Amino acid sequence: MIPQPTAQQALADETFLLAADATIGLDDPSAQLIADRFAAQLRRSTGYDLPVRDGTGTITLSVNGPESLGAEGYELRADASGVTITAATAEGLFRGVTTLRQLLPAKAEADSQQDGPWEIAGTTISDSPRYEYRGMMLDVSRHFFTVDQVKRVIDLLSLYKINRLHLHLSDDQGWRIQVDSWPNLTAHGGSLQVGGGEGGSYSKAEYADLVQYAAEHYITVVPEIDTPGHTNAALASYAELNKGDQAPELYTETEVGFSSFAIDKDVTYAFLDDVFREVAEQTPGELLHLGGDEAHSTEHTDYLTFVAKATELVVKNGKRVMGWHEIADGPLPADTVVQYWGTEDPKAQVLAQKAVEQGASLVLSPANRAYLDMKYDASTELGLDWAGLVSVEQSYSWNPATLVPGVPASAIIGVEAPLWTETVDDVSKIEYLVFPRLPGIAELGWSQESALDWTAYRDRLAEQGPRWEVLGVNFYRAPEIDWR
Ligand code: TNX
Repeated sequence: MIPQPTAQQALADETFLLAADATIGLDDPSAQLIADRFAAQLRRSTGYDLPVRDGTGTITLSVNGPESLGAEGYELRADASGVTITAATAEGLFRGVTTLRQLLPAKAEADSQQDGPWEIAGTTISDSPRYEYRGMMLDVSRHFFTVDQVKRVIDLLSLYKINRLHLHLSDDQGWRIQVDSWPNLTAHGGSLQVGGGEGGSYSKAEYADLVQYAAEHYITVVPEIDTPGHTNAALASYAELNKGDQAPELYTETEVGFSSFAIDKDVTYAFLDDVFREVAEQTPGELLHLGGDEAHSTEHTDYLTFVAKATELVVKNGKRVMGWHEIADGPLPADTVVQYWGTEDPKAQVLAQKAVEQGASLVLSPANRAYLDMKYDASTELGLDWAGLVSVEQSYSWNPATLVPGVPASAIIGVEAPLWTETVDDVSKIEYLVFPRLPGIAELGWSQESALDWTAYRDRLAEQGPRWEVLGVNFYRAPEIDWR
C-alpha cells in the first residue's frame, strides 16, 4: 500500500469476501458522494448491485470516528463479517476509502466486469498524515491542458492521498484563466503555447468545475499567478503593463527570466488587485500563489518593492500568500507559505531560513528530488535535466524534516511535486513523468518518518504496477523496480 499507514495489523485467519449481495452503509449525508462514487466503481468491475443505504452495510462508512486522528485520519477494519471505516469527517472517510481501494484486487479499478473473488486479507488500520500539505503542481501555461485532462490527473492524484493541486496558471507562454476585467489576457495571452501550437484557457465556469471536481476528491486547488517575471503573456496582452508602453510578441519558446512587470507603474498594482480579486473569488482554499521565481529581468531593489506590494494585495483580497522561495528576501506577511525549490544551493537555503525567521511555513519541492519534469536517467526522452537526473530512488530517499540546514522541522508543513510542462503536451506524457515518482512524494508527505525505507517501498511500489495497467496509466517501468 502507498502511502504506508501509520499502524496496520493483520487479523490472522480472517478474510473479507465481497459477495454479490453486499451493501454499502453510511451514517451521515456528508458521506453520500464518497459512497456513491465508490459503489459506482465497484459495480462496474464486480457487476454486483451494491446498494448504498443509511445505517450499516457490508461495508460501513461512519463519520462518528475518533477526533484524535484529525480531519484526515481514519480507522479501518476488514474481517470475515465486513469492512468498517470510521473517521471524524467526510475527508477522513475519503482517505479511508482510498486505502480500501488499494486493499482490494487491482482489477476492482477496471471499468468492465471482471471475475472475482473479491477478497481482502483481514486487517486493522489506524492512519493519519504526517504533513497537512501534500501537493502536486501542474504547469498549464507552457502547455495547456483541458478540464477533462486535469480531471484525469485529479483522479490519479487522489489515489495517493494528495490533497493540494497547485495550478501554474500564467507564465511567459500563456495566460490560462479568464479575468473579466482584463479580457485580453486569455483572448490574446492564452492563444498559444510552447512550440507555437494553439493554447487555451479556462472560462470561469470551466475553472469552477475543476475546483469543484478537485474538492469532491478532497483536493484543494492552489492557483498561481506568476509575478513579476514569467509574465510575457500578460505583457503581450496589455501594452500599459510594460515599462516602455510597448507590448512584446507572444512567446512560444522555453527560455526563462526575460520578462518583468513595470515595478514603478500604478497600473501594475491596479492590474494585480483585479486579477487577485477575481482569482480569489474562485478559490475556496486559503492560499493564493504569486510566483516570484526567477525574476532575472527585475532589478533586485525593484523586486523587493514589488514583493512587498504584491503580497499585500493578496492579503487585501482575503487570501494567504504562497510564493517560491525567492520572495523570502523581502518582508512577508505573517502566515506566508514559502515553496522551496532549491537543490543543495546555499543561497536557496539562506532564503528558506529567512522565510522561517519571518514566521513563514515551508512547502518543500527540492528540484533534484521532487521535480517531476526531470529526466529519470540519461536515456529518458521527455523532460529536462538542469537539476540532475531524478531516479525513483532519488525522488523518494530524503527526509523533509532535515532537508534544509538551519530550518527547524516544525516549520515544514508539507511537500509538493511540480510538473513543469515545457516538454509535456498530452496526458500520456504527464503520466509517464508522474508515475512512478509521485507516489513516493505522496508517501513522504503522508507516512511517518519511521515508515520510510527504500527497500520496503520498492516492493510496495511494484504492487502498484498492475493497478496502473488496469487504469490505463502510461507509467515508466523504471528498471530499479521489480514490476509484477
Ligand atoms: C524553473 S523552479 C522554473 C520554471 C521552469 C522549471 C523547469 C521554478 C520556480 N521555475 O520556470 O519551468 O525550472 O524545470
